Amino acid sequence: MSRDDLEQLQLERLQSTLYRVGTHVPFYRKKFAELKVNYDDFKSLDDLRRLPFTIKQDLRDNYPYGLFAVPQRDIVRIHSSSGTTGLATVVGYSRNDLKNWSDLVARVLTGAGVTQDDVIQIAFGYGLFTGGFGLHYGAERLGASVIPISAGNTKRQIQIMQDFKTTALVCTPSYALIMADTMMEMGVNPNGLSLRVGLFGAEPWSEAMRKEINEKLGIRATDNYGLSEVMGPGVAGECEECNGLHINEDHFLMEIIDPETLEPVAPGEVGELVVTTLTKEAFPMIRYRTRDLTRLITEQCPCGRTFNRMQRIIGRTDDMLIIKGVNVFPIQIESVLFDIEGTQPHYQIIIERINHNDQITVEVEVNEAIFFDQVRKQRELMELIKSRLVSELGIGVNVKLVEEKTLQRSLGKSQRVVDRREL
Ligand code: DLL
Repeated sequence: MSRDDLEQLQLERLQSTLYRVGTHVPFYRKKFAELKVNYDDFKSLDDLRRLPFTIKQDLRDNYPYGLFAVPQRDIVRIHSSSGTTGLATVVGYSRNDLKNWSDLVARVLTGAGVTQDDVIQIAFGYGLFTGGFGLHYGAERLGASVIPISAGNTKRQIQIMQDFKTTALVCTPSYALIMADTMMEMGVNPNGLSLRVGLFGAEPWSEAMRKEINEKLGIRATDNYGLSEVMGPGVAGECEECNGLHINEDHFLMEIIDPETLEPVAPGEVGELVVTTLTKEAFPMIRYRTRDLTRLITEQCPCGRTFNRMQRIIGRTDDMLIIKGVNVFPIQIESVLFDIEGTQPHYQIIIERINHNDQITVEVEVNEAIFFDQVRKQRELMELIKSRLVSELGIGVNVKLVEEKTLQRSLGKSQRVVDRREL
């Protein structure tokens, strides 16, 4: 599609999306009225800048269904972000949304070189997380043979991979490396498998990690990006050039802004990605601030696709941590610690990647009495903190009790999180 045709299509789709939310979603109706936005006179895509941003807090404030733009009877699927209790956001899909979602994920798969001849093992979690079902329906849409194995039970994954002759692997990049290590332990030679391509996403990773995956598994690892607030996977994905992710621009309008000034950055500069959905019926999003940092690549890709690309995500503007694909906020950890007697309001969160496995350790200061008390009491406290954290976060956490005043203090903003993962 030529750029002109694409922009015309985007404008038409934007106009109908604005009409949809302006008519059916009180949150947007109110915002548009406050800002005196009259979407009937939208004449060009530049008018987008007159619209308000939407942030995650808006989704939380409207929990669970406040931002839905269709009646409940038209909702056929509900997903939720991997954030846990209290912080979850809920998204809905109409039948048409699910059809588009499948088409777009199929497009991402095709871009990565997957065809109907592939046997595709989907090792993302199936459930409220959009990864499993999103990739599943896209792969079926494409006509590949889908193995809906879900995440976990790594030895079995490898057994199935051998027996079912899996050619394409779908999971988080860190899980791909765990699989590679498990193969070594099991004495399975990856070169003896049928595996040839990997589609990895849902968490940050680097070129160095891609290289390692490629070498260890003997495949071509590709990156794909998405977020539940605007759909899930299927927003953007790499082609076989593996040099930036093609954005599905006929369904999503992307802006890159300076997170401080909220103004667009200069073309090609790094900034926060802001997404407006163009075809979503049930859960349209206007100028959603993703907090993800990237830059736009507008040069033509050698693969021939005309959609712009985005560079792989290079960080986040906020403090959300993604550990083993699960979203964790430091404030969740803080709230657990503050509830437990004997701990001090000083803690540090250390994240490391040991053998490709994300490990989170919470170092927490405890008062003198406990620190110098019997080992048994210390152990009890440690176990209590651990179990509370597990139930709050949904992932395992190491806990280390340290003596009062041993953690570094800061006069300005405190540095609670030390991320030692080398991505
Ligand atoms: O992670 C959707 C997804 C599933 C994408 C499977 C790709 C594959 P959420 O759980 O809502 O949705 O998390 C979205 O994850 O804002 C990014 O910070 C991060 N993320 C997703 N894909 C990538 C990627 C899914 N390829 C959040 N690289 C996003 C870096 C990614 N970060």
